[in-house]
Amino acid sequence: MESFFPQSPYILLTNDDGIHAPGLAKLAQRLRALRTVLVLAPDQNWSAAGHSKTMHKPLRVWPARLEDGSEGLASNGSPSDCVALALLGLVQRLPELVVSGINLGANVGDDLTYSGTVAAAMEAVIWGVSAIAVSLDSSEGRHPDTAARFAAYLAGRVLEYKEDKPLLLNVNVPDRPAEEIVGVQITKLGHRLYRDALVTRVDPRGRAYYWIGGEPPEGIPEEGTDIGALAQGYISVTPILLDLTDYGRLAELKRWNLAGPW
Ligand SMILES: [Mn+2]
Repeated sequence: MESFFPQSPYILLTNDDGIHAPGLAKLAQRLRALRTVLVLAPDQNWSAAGHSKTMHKPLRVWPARLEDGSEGLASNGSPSDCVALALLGLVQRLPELVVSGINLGANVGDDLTYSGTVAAAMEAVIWGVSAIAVSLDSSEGRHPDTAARFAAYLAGRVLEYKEDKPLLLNVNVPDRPAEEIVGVQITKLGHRLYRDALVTRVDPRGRAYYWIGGEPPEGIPEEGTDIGALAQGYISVTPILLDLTDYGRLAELKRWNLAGPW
């Protein structure tokens, strides 16, 4: 696959559930009402792969079909690799916007450090392009079109919003018909309560192996947070920064006087 040059402004769409995920096709359908949509998505499921960069094997890109038969590109790279590939020159023109999703399962609170969906959006912001990560608060995906509709509406609003500093919005949508959505809340990240458990078994050759299992995570449904919004039936929109600095502890750490002698 050589590089190519889209003739018109476009939206780059990716996900972490893989190119065959139904949510990807649904979102592509809705986004096409706004712009040309270029889909470049992983060929397999990268859920919980975080912000990864493939450095020790070649990346490949090939034409592939989405779940609805529409055309896209698949890659053996991670979600963030897909965005990097497009933005670093596979496509000879920057997208106006990067959209990642629709992920099957909420990405809220502490999930953002695991999420391949959000990592793809973070990669876009690193290269100066605004991005939206979209997740459905469900493992079943009964109403992906609710999330697709809202995401396309929000994408239109972001396209109108002209500012030099790129914007990253993390969106979570209840899995229910659009008429049953209570509203839209602008939120901060909440806190997850993970219920992971290590499962230890023995393979046929007598060696131990491990699996991170357990129950799905819960969350603290605090008012004003993404988890709180979903718990009340609202769509949650959280503006995200990549700056992980603990500003509250800067002054304290300076008082530790680490200059030594050490
Ligand atoms: Mn996923």
